[in-house]
Amino acid sequence: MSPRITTPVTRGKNGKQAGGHQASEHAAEKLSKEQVLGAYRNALAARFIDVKILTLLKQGKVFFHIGGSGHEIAQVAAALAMKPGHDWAYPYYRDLAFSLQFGYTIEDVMLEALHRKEGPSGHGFAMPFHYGHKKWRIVAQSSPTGTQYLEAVGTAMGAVKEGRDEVVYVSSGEGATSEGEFHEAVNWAARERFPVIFLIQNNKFAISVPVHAQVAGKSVSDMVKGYEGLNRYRVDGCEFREMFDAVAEAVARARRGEGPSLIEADTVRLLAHSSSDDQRKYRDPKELEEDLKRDPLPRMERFIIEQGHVTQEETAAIRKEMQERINRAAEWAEEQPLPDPEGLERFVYSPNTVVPRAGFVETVHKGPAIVMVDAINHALAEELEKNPAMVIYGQDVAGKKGGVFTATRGLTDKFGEGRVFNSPLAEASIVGTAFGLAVRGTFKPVVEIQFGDYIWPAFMQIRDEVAMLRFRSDNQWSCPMVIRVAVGGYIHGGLYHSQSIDGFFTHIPGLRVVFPSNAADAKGLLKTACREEDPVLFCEHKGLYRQGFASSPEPGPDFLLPFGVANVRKSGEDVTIITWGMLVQRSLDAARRVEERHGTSIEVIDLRTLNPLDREAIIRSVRKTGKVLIVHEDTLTGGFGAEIAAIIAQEAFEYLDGPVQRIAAKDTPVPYGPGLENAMLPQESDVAAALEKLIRY
Ligand SMILES: Cc1ncc(C[n+]2csc(CCOP(=O)(O)OP(=O)(O)O)c2C)c(N)n1
Ligand SMILES: [Mg+2]
Repeated sequence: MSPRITTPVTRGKNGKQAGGHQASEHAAEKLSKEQVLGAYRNALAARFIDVKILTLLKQGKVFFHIGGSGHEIAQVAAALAMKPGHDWAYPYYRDLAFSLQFGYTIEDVMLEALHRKEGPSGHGFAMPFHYGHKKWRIVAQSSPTGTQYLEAVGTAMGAVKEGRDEVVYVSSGEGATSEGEFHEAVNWAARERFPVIFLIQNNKFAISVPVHAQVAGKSVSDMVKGYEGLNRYRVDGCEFREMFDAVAEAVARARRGEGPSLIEADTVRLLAHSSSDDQRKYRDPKELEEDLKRDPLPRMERFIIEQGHVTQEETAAIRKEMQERINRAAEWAEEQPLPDPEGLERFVYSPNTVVPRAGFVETVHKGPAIVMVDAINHALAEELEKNPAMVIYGQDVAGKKGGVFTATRGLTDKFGEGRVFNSPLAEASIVGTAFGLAVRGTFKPVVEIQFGDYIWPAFMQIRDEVAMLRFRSDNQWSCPMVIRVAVGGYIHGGLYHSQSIDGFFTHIPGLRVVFPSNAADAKGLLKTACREEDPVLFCEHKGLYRQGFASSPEPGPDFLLPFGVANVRKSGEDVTIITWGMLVQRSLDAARRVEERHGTSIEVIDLRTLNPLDREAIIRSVRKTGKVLIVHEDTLTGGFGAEIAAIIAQEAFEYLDGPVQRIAAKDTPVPYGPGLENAMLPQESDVAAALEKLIRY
């Protein structure tokens, strides 16, 4: 088996270089006795923990297990070649031995398996075997196969930007390399020579699907050979010496700035995929026997005996000692406190509000009017100036183009390519790397998604990663960022340049959703978004970017508009309209028209932020008027208006003098032809008609 594929140097099984020269010494053989025995102990511990947890599971004390039996040696070798606490790690669920070698204690593992409050990754919130340890820079992990790769690339990007020699480890099985994000990550890391170690642990199965049904080519390392700049290794992951040599070399190269490496380690999966699986149903018993023959633990044992570190008898004593430690740790962990359910909602969002609502007074800005897109541009420039940690990236945002809507025009010239740069055309990459940058705590990524219609490749990153990180790590990790996104219709953009997305994103706990209707609010809210500690989806309506009615005098550089403060754009007594975004102006126009016709008085509230929602402003107004019309651009069913209607029904029912009404887009995509688009999207006349109906009620 040839450890390294990129260079002409290949090693044969006997350690000879191709060409008959004597191989250089194995790095593994230069390790101290203490290091090798430490790795052996951790590998043993991982194996015994698998057995122990399966027993606890049968006893009903643990609900989930996913083991690493057969992967231990590849993992301890990888961790041993790195610097825990200096380097970063994104281990996957099978990485028990890696995590032990990187800093986890046996007690830590037991606390997590038994969902105890002191479990390091998530204090009982995260699933067990989803590793995370702040002290050791193990970023709290999630379950989607493959989201970790781009995050690792982002963390490595941060290391390079800061000029640090940190290396980032990310691992997965071979099956997960079929995920698109794997290829996005390898591409970006290779292109920019980022210091990432992709350890692919090939155990030949993804649950029941064999490797030949996953990859084009003979192996994962074969599949990725077109990525220029990627060093590739294929090693026997059951063989400590070979494995350590490869990782040590890859880590050294990464530290020297020679780019990422993909190490494909051939391992064996000695247990079923997880405690919910039975591999005897789909694997041939003969094949399982063959895998057992490759068990890496006896091989490691031979290695340490050969090296003269221990005798056979001493290994028996070590095994006994580890087994006892594990039993003791399990008993101890069972005695430890469970998390308090009272704390459930504590850390969905940051406990700190940087720009407080208290004391905020609505400001009337003075001076010449600017259009919304320029206000956004100025907000970004001011925040870049103020905060050296802030970086902006996305498709086409850099250079002379400055974004397809010019929101970032001139910013690269002013702040340099290191701070305002183009990303590949890959939305998951944009958000995934932003996660990895943000977790470092030294960057504030403000990224752009060109069109709301194309945010979906990033949806997994936003929903399962960005929005959940604080919660799943119980406030130990967070990834504050701003995701600016151009949304909405009324510009004849057709089916794929016009959709509203607020209905989807307001359903995500952990994500702030902001939707300004005019230039002044956009500037004040965007500056706040850049400073708050939560991830923010910042919706910019394309139809408002240069719209006259959305222009306003520009707020000064110190103006920050707090989240969760709705604006009563027009006060009234008889009916309340609750709206946001593009529909604010149409609602104001309709209100005035109806007032003139009927002599009534209509209140119009612009929510400005959907999460947090200014519930008080809604309830206060409904109590006064007794009638309410909710107006939004997103489609009706499941739109955010339904949520507002439900809140009113629950909290202000006794004040209502009529049914809560909603005007929204028809439940279809936004069509291209102007007549069709007008019929689909809510118009001023629709709002006026609904108001008249409510008045008559
Ligand atoms: C995005 C996503 N799809 C599906 C799953 C369910 N799932 C969990 S592990 C797994 C197989 C992974 O196989 P592989 O990458 O080879 O790693 P292994 O478990 O074999 O170590 C699947 C399908 C998931 N967690 N995430
Ligand atoms: Mg696998």
